[in-house]
Amino acid sequence: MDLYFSPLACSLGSRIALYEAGADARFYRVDSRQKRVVDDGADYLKINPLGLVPALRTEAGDVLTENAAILQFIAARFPEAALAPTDALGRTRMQQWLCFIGMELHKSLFVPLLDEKAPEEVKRYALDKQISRLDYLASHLANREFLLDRFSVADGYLAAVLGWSIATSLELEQWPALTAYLARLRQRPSVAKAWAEERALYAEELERRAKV
Ligand SMILES: N[C@@H](CCC(=O)N[C@@H](CS)C(=O)NCC(=O)O)C(=O)O
Repeated sequence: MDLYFSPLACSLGSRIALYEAGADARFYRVDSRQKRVVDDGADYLKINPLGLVPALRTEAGDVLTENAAILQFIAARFPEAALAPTDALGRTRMQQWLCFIGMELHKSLFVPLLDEKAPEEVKRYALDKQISRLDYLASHLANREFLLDRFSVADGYLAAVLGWSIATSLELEQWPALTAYLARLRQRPSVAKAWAEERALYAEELERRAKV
């Protein structure tokens, strides 16, 4: 299985899921500005025409895109890892959280906050509009270890997304339940490993960009 990723992007969630599953996976770094696979210079747009990470090539050679779909595929492909509920309600609850993370946090909140080109008013608008989502999430996580009753692929995605707050004006400390949740998840071996590896790659990338 091949995962196409960029350091500390949302693809970190897919890496965490692959580590949780103990999957035999290869990881290909994508230069998200040049839309090239770093190792061999291949045109990434031929793999995912949208140019977005993650993309996952399955053992059968199919290419999957969209983090939420990839995460559910990994959970289904490695059932022994128990990365998703198997009953209809539990599965739907997990999809509910994957949609929430993808739409309400990733795209509506963090994309504008992280965009160097977004005007300050746009960032402020996004923060004002989406702040209630963080309140909602914090109240859900106040007395729980994970989004669901046990760890699921949605937690890996959420760990990746909440981790971006450090690069934004968002002070996650306003929600102690969220900082505690993130700190707990980062103790988890799969998350700790993925986070440390990608942080190192990200630092390398920043150094390289600074030289250009
Ligand atoms: N809907 C996609 C969005 C993926 C996405 O936004 N990926 C970002 C990194 S977190 C990306 O590749 N950005 C590069 C770009 O926008 O050109 C998914 O959920 O997988």
